[in-house]
Amino acid sequence: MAHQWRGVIREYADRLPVTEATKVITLGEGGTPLVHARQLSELTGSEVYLKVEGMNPTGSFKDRGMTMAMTAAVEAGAKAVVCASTGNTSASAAAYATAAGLKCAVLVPEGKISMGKLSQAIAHGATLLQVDGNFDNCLDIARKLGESYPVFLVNSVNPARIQGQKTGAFEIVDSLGDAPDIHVLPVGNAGNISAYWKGYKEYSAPFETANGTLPAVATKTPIMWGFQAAGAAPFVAGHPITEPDTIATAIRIGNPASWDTAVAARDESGGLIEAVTDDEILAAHRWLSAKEGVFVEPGSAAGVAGLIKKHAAGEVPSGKTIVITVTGHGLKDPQWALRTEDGSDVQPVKVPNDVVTVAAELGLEEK
Ligand code: AN7
Repeated sequence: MAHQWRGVIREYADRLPVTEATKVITLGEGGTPLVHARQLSELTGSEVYLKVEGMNPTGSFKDRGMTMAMTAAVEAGAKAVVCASTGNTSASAAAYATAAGLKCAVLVPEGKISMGKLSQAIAHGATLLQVDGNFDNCLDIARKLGESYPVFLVNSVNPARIQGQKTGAFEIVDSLGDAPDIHVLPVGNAGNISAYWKGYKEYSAPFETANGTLPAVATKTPIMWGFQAAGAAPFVAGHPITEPDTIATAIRIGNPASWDTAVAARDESGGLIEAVTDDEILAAHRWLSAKEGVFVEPGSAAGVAGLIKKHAAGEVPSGKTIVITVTGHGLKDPQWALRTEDGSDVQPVKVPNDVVTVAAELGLEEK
């Protein structure tokens, strides 16, 4: 029977900290496509799937956590929410605050967020402040506002966010019938790798709820592979970075909030967190759009860049199931598609209003 997806809280209510009385704030997030990546599968000899999180209501995975955070904000009687963001969290917070009828303030690093994300926060009526600093500075201020002022913090240091984001792992297991062997994703503030690992662990063991115990859904947990941008790779350095730098502004983060849980995800799963260069990120961005038909923003391509890099090093097993979360939509930051590999701008060909010339330009001969 046809089923209208109801958003992650209602779909996974028995595994989230909500009750029947909870007033759910949702825009219908989750239920995103798990797309078989034909070319990456052919390259690696494994079955590679893309969890296309750009298909969420505001175009990124942040909506999974934001439905929970905004629901918690309303439950707490908040009148206003605040977040720091490299762009996607602010877009999501602004939209969900609107749905909740709450005021929203967002702090973003000046000049370092994409036009699409900036537009979303403004469109949804958030008060947007560009801070003379980077994301880590913005998060410091947002945390202090949440502690000492009457605003509710909706960054992923709020555990409600991680609860919502863990549903990505549930959906993948529900689609594949079991957990994949390897799960690959970009790492910035490290909330998502923490959330996926939590989700996979909960789905692979009996789960206690208020109404009894749910049986395990998965027989195993995956190995977690996280990838950071080389200029913003604190997990690779082993310590926070004060001046993170990468064209992938979404993951331009030097002092990840979820440090310990990300390290636990890496180590408990037998996984890794490594770095990919901006050039490798842009090559993966092109691969996804030109070979798989999936348009993502640069930061979202870091996981794919990592897989391609590991494959080139002979470190990707064949015959396995591999899922890569591609975290945000290409339309967030479309300018990168208009650049060629050598860095020059793509110039669309101009033609007169005439079929014969257009056919000739397309290399077509009349039938
Ligand atoms: C597209 O929006 O931190 O490791 O403030 O936008 O869970 O932080 C965004 C992060 C990956 C990294 N891909 O995820 C923000 C923000 C995209 C992102 C990440 C982000 P986390």
